[in-house]
Amino acid sequence: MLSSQQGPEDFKSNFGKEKEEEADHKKDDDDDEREQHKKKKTWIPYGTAGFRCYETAMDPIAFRCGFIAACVAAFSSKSRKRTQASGVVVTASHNHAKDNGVKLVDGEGNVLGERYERACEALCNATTAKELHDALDAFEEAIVEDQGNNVAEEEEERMTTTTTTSDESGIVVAPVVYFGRDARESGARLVEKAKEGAKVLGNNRVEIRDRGVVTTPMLHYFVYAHGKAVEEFFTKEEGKEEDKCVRTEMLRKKIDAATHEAAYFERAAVGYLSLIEEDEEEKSADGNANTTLNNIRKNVVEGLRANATSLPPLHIDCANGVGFVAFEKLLAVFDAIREKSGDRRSEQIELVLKNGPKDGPVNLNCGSDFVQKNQRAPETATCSRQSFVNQRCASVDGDCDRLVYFSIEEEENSSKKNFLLCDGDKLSILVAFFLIEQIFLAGLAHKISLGIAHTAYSNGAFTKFCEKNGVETVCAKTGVKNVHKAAEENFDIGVYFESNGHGTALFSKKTVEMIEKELVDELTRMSLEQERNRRNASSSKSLQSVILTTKLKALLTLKATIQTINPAIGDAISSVLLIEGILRIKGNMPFAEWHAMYRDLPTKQTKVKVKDRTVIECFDSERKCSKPEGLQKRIDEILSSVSSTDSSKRAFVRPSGTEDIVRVYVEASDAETCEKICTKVEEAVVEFCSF
Ligand code: 16G
Ligand code: MG
Repeated sequence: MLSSQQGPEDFKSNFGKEKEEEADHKKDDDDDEREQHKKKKTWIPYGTAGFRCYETAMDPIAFRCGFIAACVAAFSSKSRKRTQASGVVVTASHNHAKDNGVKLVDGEGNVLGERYERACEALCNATTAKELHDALDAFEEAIVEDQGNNVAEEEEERMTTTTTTSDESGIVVAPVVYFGRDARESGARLVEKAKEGAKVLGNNRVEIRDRGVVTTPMLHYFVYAHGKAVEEFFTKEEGKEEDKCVRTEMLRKKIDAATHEAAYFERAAVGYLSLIEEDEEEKSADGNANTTLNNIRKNVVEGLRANATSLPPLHIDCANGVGFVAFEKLLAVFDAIREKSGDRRSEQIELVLKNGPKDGPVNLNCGSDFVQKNQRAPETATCSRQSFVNQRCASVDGDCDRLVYFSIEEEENSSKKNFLLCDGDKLSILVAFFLIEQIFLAGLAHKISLGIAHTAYSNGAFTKFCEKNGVETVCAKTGVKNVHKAAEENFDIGVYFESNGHGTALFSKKTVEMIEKELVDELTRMSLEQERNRRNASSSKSLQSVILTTKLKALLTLKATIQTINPAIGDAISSVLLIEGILRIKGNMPFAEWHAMYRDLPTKQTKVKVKDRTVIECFDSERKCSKPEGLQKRIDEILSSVSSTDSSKRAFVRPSGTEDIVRVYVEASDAETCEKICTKVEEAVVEFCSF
């Protein structure tokens, strides 16, 4: 492992050295080095979502990740007019409080691409000058690939000469690295280390913006919003007549406003209020379109939106983490909107926040991972399990990018309690079915493809339900980056939630533009229609106007949905707002009704500790394993020997990307069969992985 004393000078002295080895040999060498480190247990892998380990070992990793992020901000953008920003989030998400980690954010606000992973891993684990040098080479290759091969040569020159956002008019704004951390104690120290790493690039080459304690999706949003602000500034040629100093200042201010915490919360809150909009006056920044809209709204035929008056409050278990702080800020924004404009719609979101950072160690007996895996309500020092009984509840994880809903119902005249979970699968179903309905009502069903991306952990009953209802699904490997990609590549609107609650709905650029255009067209058509009706002195609305109105409402709902969702990444805060909005639009749909849409098959998930979990290699979106040899055959034998009549049974194993364990997943039509299969599969894992 690296020494935490290693500082900027180590990088400076090695950065830019001549290549010593041929590329062909390098991969083998890398693999050998990796093996050596692994044997000595000094290798910290780039896991499912970045680096994670015991917090005391994280300092050098954080330092090097800061350097990586600075390079990504300064060099990776295809166009210097665009997204010269990146992000570092110090978090270990749902892990133990004593762990910490780093998640890296690329210039678009997405998870840093897979092409960087091996290079980052090598860079963060390098212990000798040669290892470091080779890792830097690999890293440079990833950056060049990112820039696009066609511009690689031209950019090579730029890489050594300039690191600024600029255009022909000479506007110069330094690239920015945004830093944030969850509520773990070790976070502040590790962010400082990461900042030191970013400074290696040289004074003032990269601007450092520390956003303090924030959720992971918030940090992703800041980077995304930075890029959008820059892009918009240059596309619209803002302040074109001004001189370059004034324009530079304008750009700076624009970036500041877009990447401020308030902008994040306001976007989500206003999105939610528009989503549950009934026929109050529309308050939006879209100028003429919305003025016309306000007039038209008064004549809108009601019926699609239910009387969304009240749903019981939502009790949110915040995993003793940063989610608590963020939800508090969101509620303050709703209060401020209400006070400022008297808008009472925000009373329609009632959140009871539980388990904040002061209530105990992050994730200890609480949080979405605990709730989902144990199928149990949280139990913490300040918040008893009983306090969740007979309530509508939700749970987020330590960095607030996962969300599950649950409820514990006490049976009448009995102390028996039923635990009901709406995990990521059920979030997907609710969101996808809602969007399908809106697309249909908007008359866009034939133009927009919508489907669900999920992982092997999705319940068999979920996939059957989708199939039965004609909703297309694709299965991807575990990890946000994989499911996100599958959703993006396969559908115009790709809904994805991993069963553990990570997810969102992705709208392609083309789809967003189509919805916006249809909205404008519809408004124009409606004004003409209104005008014609007035001229004909028609007091009753024609069938045609009813259809138009239905379409308009659906388009508005789609637009509000897009605004509520964090466009960068799955976000538990925006997911809560979206789900709460949908449930209200659906006539205050009770939790039990949502839960009963289909019945999950019983499942069992366990962890097995082995000497080296990486001996397991998987394929078929991790539903099968190819190594160690014989393990898959054994799993198949176990499945066919236990309960031969159960056609729904299924089991798979995969090495965890966040913990040093192997995960076992089993599902079957009854809990007893699950147990039996699980025990045997665990034994097989131990047997096959103990060499
Ligand atoms: C991380 C991933 C999540 C994945 C989980 C699997 C991100 C932001 N998070 O939390 O998507 O489901 O790891 O953990 O990518 P595992 O590899 O330990 O099963
Ligand atoms: Mg998380």
